[in-house]
Amino acid sequence: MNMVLPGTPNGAEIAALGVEAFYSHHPSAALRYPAGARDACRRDMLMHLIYVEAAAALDSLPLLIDYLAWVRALIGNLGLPVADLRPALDCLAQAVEAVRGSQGQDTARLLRRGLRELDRLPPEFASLACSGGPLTGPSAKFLAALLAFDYPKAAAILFDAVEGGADIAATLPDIVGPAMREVGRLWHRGQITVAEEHAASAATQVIMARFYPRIFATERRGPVLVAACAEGELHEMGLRMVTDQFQLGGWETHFLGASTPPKAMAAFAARSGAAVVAVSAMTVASVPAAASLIALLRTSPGGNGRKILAGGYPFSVDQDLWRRVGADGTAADGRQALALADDWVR
Ligand code: B12
Repeated sequence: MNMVLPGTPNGAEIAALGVEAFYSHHPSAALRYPAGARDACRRDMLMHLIYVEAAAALDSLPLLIDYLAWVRALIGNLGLPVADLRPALDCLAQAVEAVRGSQGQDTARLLRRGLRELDRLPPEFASLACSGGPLTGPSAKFLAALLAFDYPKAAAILFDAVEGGADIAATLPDIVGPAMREVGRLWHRGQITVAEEHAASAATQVIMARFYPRIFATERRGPVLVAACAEGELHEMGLRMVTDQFQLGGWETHFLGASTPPKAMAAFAARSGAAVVAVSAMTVASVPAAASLIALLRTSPGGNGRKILAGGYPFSVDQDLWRRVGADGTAADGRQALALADDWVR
């Protein structure tokens, strides 16, 4: 299994070949798309390639299927012809084989296996990324305030919840987490724009930062956690919440944030004497980078005695993924992660 993805070389060439094959095998499609659509098709084809090759490098049918379901729903929500997805991806499989030769066969094989499952998937794929139950309580109010651009009100909802007796360790993930997932679902369904999604997540991070004087006032009892997102991964809020749980649990924490360069991360972990390193990936596209980072952490100074936690959405889709990326464990959220890490250092 090719665990580390070498950055989709020849990606543009494969995407262009796939699009040409799609247009020549399906001439009726050309009539459905406007004249300038080929560039957009090439961009979409490249995105498919990145996700499909990542799933193949990780040997993960569940992650491929999750992506196919997500992208099929996205296409439908954008009002584009969903029926074109299968032939387009068939053409991508051929293009990968044509350009990569024998190296492309694993990718093409996994993609064809995923496509065989596509029709069997429920139209509303029950995935954390695509759907969720209706929001209630403070989470619903927090989201409503964000979407009304009433940021002082959104902040007040979080602060009131904490003043009402709930502890910060429970309040932030329980209110903010569902609200952010719903923001993602609304974007995916085309009900809010990408700019509104950015505004909601940017405001949330600023509001969460107002809790830090309290979070960092916790008495420390020693072990060090270093937390970073894999290279290329921009979703940092989930890992931030995991890190906060450790800080509130008495750990000394260092949060390095989005897309951390692996060598700098490994050097930082060694210098700070980290007992545990937490690595986050939120999309399948950045899981191979998480695997590379973990491999580097194992061989860098201090690597022998240190435990590595991997987490984020793909690790909940493919339960065994944490082993295959070389981690010592995973957890669904900060509370579970802290319990596991406390056991490790006990
Ligand atoms: C905010 C957001 C962004 C922001 C991130 C800002 C930031 N500073 O973090 C920005 C605008 C950058 C962004 C960009 C993109 N996003 Co976005 N984003 C989101 C959104 C709405 C919320 C993420 C979030 O904070 N969730 C709340 C936290 C609490 O949950 P969480 O991240 O899952 O973390 C929890 C667990 O996973 C776990 N955990 C997380 N990390 C770790 C690590 C360890 C070690 C452990 C143990 C546990 C753990 O614990 C956390 C706390 O409970 C999600 C929707 C969603 N479902 O979450 C989409 C979402 C993740 N994004 C998505 C997409 C597609 C993108 C883009 C590709 C869009 C684009 N076309 O550009 C880019 C990719 C950027 C990149 N290279 O990474 C999709 C992913 C779909 C998929 N199947 O992969 C989602 C699901 C939206 C959707 N419904 O379609 N996004």
